[in-house]
Amino acid sequence: MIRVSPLHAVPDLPQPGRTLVIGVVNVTPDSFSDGGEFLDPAAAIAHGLDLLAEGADIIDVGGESTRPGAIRPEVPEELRRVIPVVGELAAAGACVSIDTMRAAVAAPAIAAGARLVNDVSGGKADPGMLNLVADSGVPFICMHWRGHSEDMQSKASYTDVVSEVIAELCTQLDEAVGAGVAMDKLIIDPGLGFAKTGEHNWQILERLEEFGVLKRPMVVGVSRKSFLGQLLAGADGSPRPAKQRDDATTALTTVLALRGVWGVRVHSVRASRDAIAVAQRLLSH
Ligand code: PMM
Repeated sequence: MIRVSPLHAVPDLPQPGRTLVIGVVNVTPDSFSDGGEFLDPAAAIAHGLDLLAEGADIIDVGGESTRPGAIRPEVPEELRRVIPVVGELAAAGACVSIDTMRAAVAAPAIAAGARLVNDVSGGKADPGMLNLVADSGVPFICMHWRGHSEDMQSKASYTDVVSEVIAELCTQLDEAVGAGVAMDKLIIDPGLGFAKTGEHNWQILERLEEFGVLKRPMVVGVSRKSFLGQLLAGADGSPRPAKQRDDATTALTTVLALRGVWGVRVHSVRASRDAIAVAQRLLSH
C-alpha cells in the first residue's frame, strides 16, 4: 500500500491514531454546498454539536465562502459570524479550528478557544497571519493557494500540477518557519479545487504519495467538491448536486485513510468515521 507519510502526531491536537475527521461548519450565506443553512450562529452551534456527537475530532468553523467567484465579507461581518460559534463549541469541549485568511479573525478566535488555524491561503492573503500563528503557538493548516476566489480559476494553469503544488507549498512552509512557526505545528493541504481544475485534482489524488517529500502531515478536502459533481454528472451532462456527492466523498475518504493522510475535512462526519474505521481495520495487519 502506498502511504503519504506516517500518521504524524501534531502537538496540542487530538491524536486518535487514525486519520482525523474535521467536520465543516460554514457560517456563510454562500458556500457551495451548505450556504445559508448555518448563517444564524445558533444554527451553526447546533450543527457543530451534531458533528461532534457523530465523532468529529475537530470542528472547522468558517465565515468566508471560498467558492469560485465568491465576494469577501468585511472583517466585522466575518467576526460576527464565527466568534460566538467558536466560543460555544470550544466551551462544549470541541477542538475547534478557525477557517480564515485574516489575522484579525484568527486572533479573537484563538482567544475564544480555537486550537488550530486553517488558512486556505497558507499565510499568503494576510501579511500578519504567520506572525500571529507563531506568537500564539497554535498549529496551522498551510494550504496551497494562488489567489482569492473571485479569479482563482484563471490561475489553474500548470505544466505538472503535482510538482508545482509541492514546490509552492514548500515555499509557503519556508515562509511560515521564517516567521517563527514551529515546523512540528505545520500541516499541509494540497488545496483541491483552489486554482485547480477537476483534472488537476485527480492528478493530485493519484500522486498523493509524492507530497511525502515535504515530511508534514496532510489534510485533504474533497467533500462535495465540484470535481465529484462532474464525475457523477447525469446523462444530460448536468453535474450531480452538491448534497448528493456524500457517497463519493466517503469512497474517497476510504482511499485517503488507506494512504495515511492525517485528516480529512468533510461535511458528513459519521460516514467518514465509518470509512476510516474500515481503512484502519485493513491497515492493522
Ligand atoms: N475547502 C474549502 C474551505 N476550506 N480548508 C482546507 N484546509 N482545505 C480545503 O480543501 C477547504 C478548506 C471549501 O469547501 P466548503 O465550501 O465546502 O467549506
